[in-house]
Amino acid sequence: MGKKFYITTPIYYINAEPHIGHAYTTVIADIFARWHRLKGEDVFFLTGLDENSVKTVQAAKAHGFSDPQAYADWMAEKWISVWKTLNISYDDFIRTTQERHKQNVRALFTRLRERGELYKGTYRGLYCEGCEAYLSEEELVDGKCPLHKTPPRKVEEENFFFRLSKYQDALLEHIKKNPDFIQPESRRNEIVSFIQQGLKDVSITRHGAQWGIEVPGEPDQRIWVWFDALINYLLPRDYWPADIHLIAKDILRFHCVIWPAMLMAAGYELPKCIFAHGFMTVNGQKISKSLGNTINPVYLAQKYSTDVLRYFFAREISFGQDGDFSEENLCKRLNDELADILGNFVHRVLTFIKNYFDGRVPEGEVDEEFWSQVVSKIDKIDELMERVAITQAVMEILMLAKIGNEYFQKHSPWETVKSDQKRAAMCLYNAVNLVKSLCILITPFMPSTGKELANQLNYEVTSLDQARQPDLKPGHAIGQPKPLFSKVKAVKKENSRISLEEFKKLDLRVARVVSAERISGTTRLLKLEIDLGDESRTLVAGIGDQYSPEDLVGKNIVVVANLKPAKIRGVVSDGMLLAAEDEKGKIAVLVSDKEVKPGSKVK
Ligand code: ME8
Repeated sequence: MGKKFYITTPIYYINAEPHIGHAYTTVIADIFARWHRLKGEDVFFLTGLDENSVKTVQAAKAHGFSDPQAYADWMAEKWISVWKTLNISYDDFIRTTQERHKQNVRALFTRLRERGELYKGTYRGLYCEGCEAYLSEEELVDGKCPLHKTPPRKVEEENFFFRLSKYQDALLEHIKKNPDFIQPESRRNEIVSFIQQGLKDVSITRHGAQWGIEVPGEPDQRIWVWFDALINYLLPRDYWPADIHLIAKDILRFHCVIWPAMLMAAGYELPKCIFAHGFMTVNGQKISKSLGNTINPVYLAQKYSTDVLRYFFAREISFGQDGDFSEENLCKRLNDELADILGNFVHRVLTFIKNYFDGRVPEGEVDEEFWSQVVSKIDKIDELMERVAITQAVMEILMLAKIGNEYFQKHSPWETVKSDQKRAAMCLYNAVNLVKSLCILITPFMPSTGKELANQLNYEVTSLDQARQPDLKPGHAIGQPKPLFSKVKAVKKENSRISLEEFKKLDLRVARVVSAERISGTTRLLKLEIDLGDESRTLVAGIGDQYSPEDLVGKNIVVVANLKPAKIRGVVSDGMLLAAEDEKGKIAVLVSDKEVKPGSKVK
């Protein structure tokens, strides 16, 4: 086994099922885990659930469970089943209600207590159950948590405190000495300025709580859920320290301040890197249950395929930045990139070999110039993956498929196969070896597609290093070529709802068509004179290929009367006719079904 690589995701709360935000982190972590396995490393990939939160108790109640543990078990199955659908290859799945985790938490608590890192004190403060954290007066907006919009609970109780303040300088020193510790840089800067403002000791137990891990020897105290949850990462002790804790920016402070301080206090090594990616929005809005815009990742995986969704996650949002999810863009990436670039290259090479070389890799030599270009791209992709620059890595993989397409185009084997067999063979020999390299490179991103392509190549993927070798030898029989991706009709962006006030801004009116004529030189454009009751107007409508002028005269149509005029083919259109258009492009003009006075308002 090569060097060890230990990667984690946050352990998620179980008050709801996973949405695409959770799926995003988990899929990206999975891609890295698979990538490092392909490099022959000894990988451990940990994910799981954070079950000891008050949210669990509340959600259990809301779902009619009297026992929070029964609810947790029920939810855990749902999460695990989603990860199965998304082909997540975790090595262990931790649930914080498991005894093995509770033992670890108690052991760390005791260790810190023995080392003098904990003390008892009275806590007076404001606690937000949504955040599972204390808030300061200054953080509140109108007396409420700015994130959860609920007033925090006033708490005064005797608790255990952790001496976080003691680690202020040590943390700053560590961050300074290890530039990779917190990434991206903007997050590092955020944490540095937060620590520089001064750290206070934190209360790490709750008095009288009913749910959560009991404090050893203190039956009326339970451990604060964040102190408990972070310790999950110590589960595979042989793999500690973690190489990457993958999180989003919402939980940065817990991971970059409290967690490393806990580890320092315990005398343990710190994780090598905490990488906080951005937040995903849906059509520009925060993902939230109350907005009703949570998207179920399973729905997308079933509609488009798990691999398309996985590819989209890695490709669409520049890793580390915030980004928007839209199904429309997913379709675009599937059509324009996976089908048109990657799928197209692979398929044309394999079908060519099938049709002209009897399904066998032709006799050819390595085209040194071409192959060195391929190898240097693979080196670059590997380097980008090492730097956690996953979006750029995917773009380079796509670029490699483009290079393949250009190579194929340049050598035009469909011509040379008749005139210069040798040249055609040379092109296909090199091209099919690039297909094989791509097969290896895409496997961590799209495991099923990688497998399917490996079948078509009649090849077994075993390591990343293979991608650099043109090891598909002349005579090797390939399997049956089949397109890897099928294109979809792009879905239109879902319209976000508008308010009544917004709707009222439209001045919709019934208008009688007085006359109509075709605008000369066009087939689509009709010029209409309309009667709006107290005025007449001219407007241009693009319906001329399905309506003749005579069809429209005398009709009571519906128009947008307060649209800014626009000049179309030299005619000023003062208003817009409303018409429906179906998927096949069939147009139907909206008319009023009874005679009403021209100019009547439509509302
Ligand atoms: O915070 N965009 O759990 P959680 C991107 N239990 N990522 C998102 C996202 C979005 N819109 N929404 C959620 C907790 N995530 C604690 C963690 S760890 C010791 C304890 C992802 O269920 C992202 O990874 O609220 C974020 O950090 C995490 O889910 C928060 O999950």
